[in-house]
Amino acid sequence: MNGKTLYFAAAVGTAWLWAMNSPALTLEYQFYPTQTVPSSQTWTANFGTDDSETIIPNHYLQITDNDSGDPGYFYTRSVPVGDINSETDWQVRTQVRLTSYGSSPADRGLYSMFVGDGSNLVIWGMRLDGSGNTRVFHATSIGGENTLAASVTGNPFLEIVSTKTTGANPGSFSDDTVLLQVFDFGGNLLGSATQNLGNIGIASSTRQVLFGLSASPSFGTAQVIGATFGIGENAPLIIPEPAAAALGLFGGLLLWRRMRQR
Ligand SMILES: [Ca+2]
Ligand SMILES: [Ca+2]
Ligand SMILES: [Ca+2]
Repeated sequence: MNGKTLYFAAAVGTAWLWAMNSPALTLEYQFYPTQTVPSSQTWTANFGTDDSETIIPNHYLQITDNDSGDPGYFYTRSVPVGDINSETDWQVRTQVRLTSYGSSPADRGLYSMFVGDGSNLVIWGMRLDGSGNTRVFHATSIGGENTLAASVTGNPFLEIVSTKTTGANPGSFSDDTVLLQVFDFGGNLLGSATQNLGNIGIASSTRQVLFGLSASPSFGTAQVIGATFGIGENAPLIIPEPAAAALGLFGGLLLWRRMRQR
C-alpha cells in the first residue's frame, strides 16, 4: 500500500465515521422544475373540504385556507427515529408570500413550518398585520407570536431560513439555539431573531416536519415556491424558475466575456 492509498483509506474511514455519528437527511418540496403539488413529491397533504391547492403555471403553488374552523393545506413527512433527536442540528428554508389573511385572535400565523425532533416541536409562523406588513416570528404552541424576527412592508416573496444549532452541552437541548432569518430575493437580511430552544420548544414526541397553513383560527392564501429541510445538514437551496436561472447564466456569460476582454 503506497502513501496515496493509505491517505485514501483514511479519508474513507473518516467519512464513514462522520456518517455514523451524524445521520443526515434532506426532505424537500420544490415547485420547479416539475410544477407538481407536494403529494406528488412524497408529502402527505392535510386539508379541509373547503380548502384549495392550485398550481399557478410557471409561478408557484397556491394554497388557501377558507375558514377559521380548521387548518388549510399543510404537508407533512415523518422523520425516522435514527435520523433526529433533540441534539440534532437542522435547518429549514422556504420561499413564500401571503396574499390574504384573517384571524381572531389576530396574532396567529397562517403559513408555518415546524420540526419535531422526538422531544420538542419548534415552530415559526407568518402573518399579515392588517397595516400592510408581513410578520415572521418564532411561534408559541398555539401558533401565536413568541419572538418577532421581521416585519416587512407589503407582502413580497421572502426567503425564510430557520437554523437550529446544538449548544456546547451535547447531553441537553436547553443550551441549543434557533436562529430565524428573513431575506428578500436579493439576498438582503431583513430581520432575524435567535431564541433558546428551552424557551420556544413545545414538548412533543412527534418526529415530523411540516410546512403550510397549519393553524386553525387563521385563514387566507399563501404562494409557495419551495420548502426544504436538512436534518443533520443544511436545508437544500430552492430551485429558481428556469427563466431566472437562464438570466443568471446569461449574466454570468456576459461577465466572463467582459473579464476576457480586459
Ligand atoms: Ca380550512
Ligand atoms: Ca445541547
Ligand atoms: Ca383555518
